[in-house]
Amino acid sequence: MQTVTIQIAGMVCGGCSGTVQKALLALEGVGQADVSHVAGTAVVIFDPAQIQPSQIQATIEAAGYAVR
Ligand SMILES: [Cu+2]
Repeated sequence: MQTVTIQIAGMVCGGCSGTVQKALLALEGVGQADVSHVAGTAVVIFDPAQIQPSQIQATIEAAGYAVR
């Protein structure tokens, strides 16, 4: 498993971070996702054999937030 920290713009409350976290955890290959709207980050633990960081970023964007 690898860890990636992604900077996210546009999250303003716990609902936002919850939405992003739920979307990330639904991905095959994502083991853990700690999303903070205060820090504006998502720390994602993933299996590089199953998913790439670019797909994780695309999922965040599809949820309505911008990756910085
Ligand atoms: Cu919000």
